Amino acid sequence: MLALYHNDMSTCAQKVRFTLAEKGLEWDSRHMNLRAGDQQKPDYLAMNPNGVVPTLVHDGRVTIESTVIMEYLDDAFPAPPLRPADAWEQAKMRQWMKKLDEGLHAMTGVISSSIAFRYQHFAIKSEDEVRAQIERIPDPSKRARQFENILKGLDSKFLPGAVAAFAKLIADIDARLGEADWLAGGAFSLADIAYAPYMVRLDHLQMHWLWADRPSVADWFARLRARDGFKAGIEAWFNPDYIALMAEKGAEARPRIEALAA
Ligand SMILES: N[C@@H](CCC(=O)N[C@@H](CS)C(=O)NCC(=O)O)C(=O)O
Repeated sequence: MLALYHNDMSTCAQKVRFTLAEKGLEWDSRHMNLRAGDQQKPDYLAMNPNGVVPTLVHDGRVTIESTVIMEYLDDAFPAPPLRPADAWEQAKMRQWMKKLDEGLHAMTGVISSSIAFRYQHFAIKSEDEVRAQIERIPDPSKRARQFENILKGLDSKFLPGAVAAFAKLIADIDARLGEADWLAGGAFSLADIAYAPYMVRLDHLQMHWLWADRPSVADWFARLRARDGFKAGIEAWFNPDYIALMAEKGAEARPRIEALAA
């Protein structure tokens, strides 16, 4: 039996649900309210000491880290394969996924929290309660970023670097799509699944202007969105409250964000 501890709008959970859907796997949902701090409760921390989603439990065995979970699912349930057979293309796939784990995922937290998600915290908590929840984040670097992003919003010192990182990412994807149909090569792979949630987040935060003049990126994103796995793993879980907040705050922030990308 497969159970996934996740959150509807979490990018890392979206990657894993997209993978589960592409494999046609049945799984039990354990939905976590991240704003209420479910991820910081002792029972959950015993499974995932990082205090983040997702966590996969397969026949009683726990796996954490979204990229590791995706590869685990591809090993445990080989059909259809989501990794290229060619070793070099598989290396390419891993390089793309590594980029997310080594920085871009953290930068997504910066843009999401500083532009929009900070308002969700203050809607249900006092400033002292917000500070206390941030204080309990196990990873010190993430804790430091969240103090800036949630308390200072668009004045977060991490925002300019994050916007620059996404401008570069979109240029890098565009260059790759000039060489191959998908990120790893000729076939759709875990790398494309991994990036889909980040494209969705940029879109929801009204940062789609990043690829307005890049038709190859727009076409790749459209091909991702057209997949049944995307619809079941990402779109079916869309939370309209999050999307409305990101649309409103993203539109307000857009001039500042565009100026940072210039
Ligand atoms: N490296 C982890 C990152 C997971 C992560 O950052 N999850 C976020 C949601 S996308 C989370 O649970 N945030 C809650 C919090 O930080 O308190 C993975 O890939 O699984």
